[in-house]
Amino acid sequence: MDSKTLIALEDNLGAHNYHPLDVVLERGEGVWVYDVEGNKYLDCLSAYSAVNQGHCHPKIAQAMIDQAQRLTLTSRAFRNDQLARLYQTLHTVTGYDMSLPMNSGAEAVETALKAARKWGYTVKGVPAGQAEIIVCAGNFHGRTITIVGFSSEAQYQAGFGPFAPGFKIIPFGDSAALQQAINPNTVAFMVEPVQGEGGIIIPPAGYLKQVRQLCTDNNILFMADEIQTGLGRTGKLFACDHEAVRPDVMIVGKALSGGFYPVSAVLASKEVLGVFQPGDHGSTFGGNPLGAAVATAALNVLIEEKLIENAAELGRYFQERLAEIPSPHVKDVRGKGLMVGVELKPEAGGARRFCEALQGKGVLCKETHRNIIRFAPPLVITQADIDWALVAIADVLNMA
Ligand code: IF1
Repeated sequence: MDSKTLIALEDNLGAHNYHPLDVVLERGEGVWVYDVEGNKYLDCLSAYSAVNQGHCHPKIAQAMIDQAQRLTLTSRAFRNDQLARLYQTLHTVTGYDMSLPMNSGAEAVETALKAARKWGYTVKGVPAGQAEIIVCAGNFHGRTITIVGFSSEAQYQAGFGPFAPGFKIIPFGDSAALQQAINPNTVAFMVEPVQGEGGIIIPPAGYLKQVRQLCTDNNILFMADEIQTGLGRTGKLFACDHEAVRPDVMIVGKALSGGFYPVSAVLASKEVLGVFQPGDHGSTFGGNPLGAAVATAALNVLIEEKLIENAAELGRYFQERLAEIPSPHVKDVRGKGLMVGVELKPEAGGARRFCEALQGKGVLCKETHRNIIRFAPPLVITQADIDWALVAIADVLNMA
């Protein structure tokens, strides 16, 4: 079927909860994806940073195929031989004592919120039903009712209430606001170290260090949502590493499986994850052997192929070259590693038409908010690939 037919089928039979670019992809390899007509594109979105290891990485694919032929799912009613291996790899790579596997990012966020509340009641001693969790304006942590309940984006909430109480929203990047918001019932502060959906917003230097200090001083958990920023995207294993801070709770997803399969996890100390007793929390698919084998392979690829170092080096290069492009439309170029935003002036007519023009030139990316083009290619990208993309980007940033 050609893309026109497939798009018509989708529009008729699928819910319209997205407005995708009209490109129908059928194959991917490394940084490249191919549509059903055989056109080739450089993927500058990486499925929102889930395919940091590149499309269809052969080592991860092999691990998945091998495991799929052996054992896929046991449920956690029984043990499987892959989960312990994933725990070990996560511990070795990240240094966290313990982890709890889930599937989607939103599920891992929900897990972290439950852990924080239970820690608050059983360890910190907050009175029953009084726990408060602080989050930031402009956050994106997922789509469940609890999570959209503390979104500051009207569309994410509209029509979906009522929402869970117990959350307080403060401005992002403002440690004084955090200090003011903390009270004796505060159990946690959850934050993205760089806001992704918020528009590739980088907090002021020193912010994460101040957050760390405030959380320590007030005995509250510092919880980092690194589902998008983690696992090499920003040129460090975690974006928090840029300020050498260690959150109490680390939430990962997306690239944890290299895009093959939904695998997410909450990483923390024994004190925090130790609050869960049998029966408190779980998931049919969370920690399954297929996902565990895939995630173990995906983590190994990240380390063995030095993708974090590549993200740092080529991220710097890409941002420098982008900033040199003369353009009447660009207001700001910013980013960390290979998580890059190009903010356009309000009069540029919106980022969407630039993304559509880039599609015509073989570069796929997606706007965030009205005026920001985000570039987040797989971390396996080379300098030659970037140079190739820059020609198209320079053209498009100079269209009328
Ligand atoms: C969509 C955005 C990106 C995330 C952070 C948790 C989750 C996400 C920091 C939830 C998910 C995704 C979801 C996807 C689009 C995308 C996105 F534009 F919406 F905000 F990446 F920037 N924490 N982000 O970024 O993870 O449950 O989806 O596995 O919802 O359309 P999930």
